Amino acid sequence: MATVRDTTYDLLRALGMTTVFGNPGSTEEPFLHAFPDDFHYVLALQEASAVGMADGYAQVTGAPAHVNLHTAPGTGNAMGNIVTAWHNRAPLIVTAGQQTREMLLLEPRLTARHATELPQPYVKWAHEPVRAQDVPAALMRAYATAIQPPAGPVFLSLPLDDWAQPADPPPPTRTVATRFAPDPARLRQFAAALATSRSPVLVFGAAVDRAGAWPAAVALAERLVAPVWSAPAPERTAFPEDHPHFQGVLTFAIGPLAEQLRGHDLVLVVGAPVFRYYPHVPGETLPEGARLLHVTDDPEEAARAPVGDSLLGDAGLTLAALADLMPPADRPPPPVRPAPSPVEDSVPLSADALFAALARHWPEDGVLVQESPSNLSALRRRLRFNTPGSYFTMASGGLGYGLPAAVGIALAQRDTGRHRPVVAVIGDGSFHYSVQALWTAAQLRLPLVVVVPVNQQYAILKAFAELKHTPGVPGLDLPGIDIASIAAGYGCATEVVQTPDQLGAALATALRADGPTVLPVPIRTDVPPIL
Ligand SMILES: Cc1ncc(C[n+]2csc(CCOP(=O)(O)OP(=O)(O)O)c2C)c(N)n1
Repeated sequence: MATVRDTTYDLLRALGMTTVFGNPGSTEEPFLHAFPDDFHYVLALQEASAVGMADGYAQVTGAPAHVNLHTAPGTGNAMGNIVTAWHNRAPLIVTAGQQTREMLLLEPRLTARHATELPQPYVKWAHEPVRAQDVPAALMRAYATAIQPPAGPVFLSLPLDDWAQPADPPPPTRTVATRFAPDPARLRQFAAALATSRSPVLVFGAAVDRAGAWPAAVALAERLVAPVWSAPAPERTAFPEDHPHFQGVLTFAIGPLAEQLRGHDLVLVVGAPVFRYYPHVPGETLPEGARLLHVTDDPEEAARAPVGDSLLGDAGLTLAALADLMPPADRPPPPVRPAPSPVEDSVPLSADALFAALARHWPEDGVLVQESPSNLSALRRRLRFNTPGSYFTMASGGLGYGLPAAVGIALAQRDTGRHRPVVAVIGDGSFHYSVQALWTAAQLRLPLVVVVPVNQQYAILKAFAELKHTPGVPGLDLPGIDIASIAAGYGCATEVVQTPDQLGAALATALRADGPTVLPVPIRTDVPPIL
């Protein structure tokens, strides 16, 4: 007779979810026992890494990823990256073991108390099945919930004695839509507003990339002859950055952002929040005389926008429909953004010089994973992304995402047969939050390159303290960390790089390797302003 475990593996197979990211414990062993040969268990040495890897993997494969965690402590360790997965719209099915039902009343060791409350409010659905026999159907519901827009993580708490129970007949596998088209009447209103605008400006966010909608974004921008900005602090890029219409990345503060949009009477934001701010710099949300239109697939995101009128819909379907409805505009082309100033290559390198060198040696079709807070402006000035799916970071602001995400992204490049080279730029502070992901990369022999700008400090927090006039904050310096030794300890190749030429040579070697390489690069310690 089929057990709950048998039926669950059959369902996972039918859903194409044969990769499990996790860190095992006693409460998960009854699920994992006799692990089937056609499944792949990706071991992370800490749960934050399991979730970060699964998130990167899901974003590249475009399918939900399964993370299996160890009851309450494992879920707790994973929480930072579950928060990030929520903001990243990553469809994750997070399962966690639970103690034996028979003992739960007395709360034995490793009971997850109020298990479904623990990951809230950063999961779309959290559930502990009432009967063992409900586990497979709950998984089916979890899948359907995770991938419907807006996609995101879901959570199942699964008691360890459920797996051996006799199963009910298997639940039917079901499919659900992952995108929806905008209301045609409201779409026409948006199109009319754009067509009659004196000076429209377009702001594109990560959902454009998630929807595979770069061509539609370019088509609309060219029809409107409108300038294009990236939404502030995007987790993915949405528009070719060498395109003459592209103006750069909007800043993440209220007043200064409105200043960048001055002169426009209509702002169309597609696939991003209005707006993702960081430091509070008061001001008007929009320049005087401007109206804002917002396209999103998330009703909550639409509701919390402080200004503007919204239209619910998939970014790609909406952009394509708008471009079709748009008569070609007759106006002068937008200004071309100035080229960045030349850099000086003296050692230690400035962040600008490091990223200019990285840009010169950038591998064809390369994918960047970024978690280097104070150097972000320099990186975006020097490296330009002109193809979809080429840039990933966290939407949340929580550190500890980039390194494991890069591992998941590199694994997905291998598993999908795309084999795009993956380069991560991870700050020497950020490096440590999920550092054990390096071990998984080494075990999987992933040719991942991790460039670590070493400034021996939490530079962005110094910049924040300066902006906010809060001197005397402790704990912002990081002396005495040997990144290369840590990398070697986890099984990575490593070499400290000082000059642009050394970077070029080390990068070329690393990209040919059959394992990860960590390249610490000492950089100047002056603190760039936060805005
Ligand atoms: C999980 C988490 N803990 C703490 C922070 C606060 N924080 C934001 S940036 C930062 C420093 C990052 O340092 P590093 O990676 O060296 O980058 P730098 O600012 O020096 O460029 C810290 C600690 C955070 N964002 N997330």
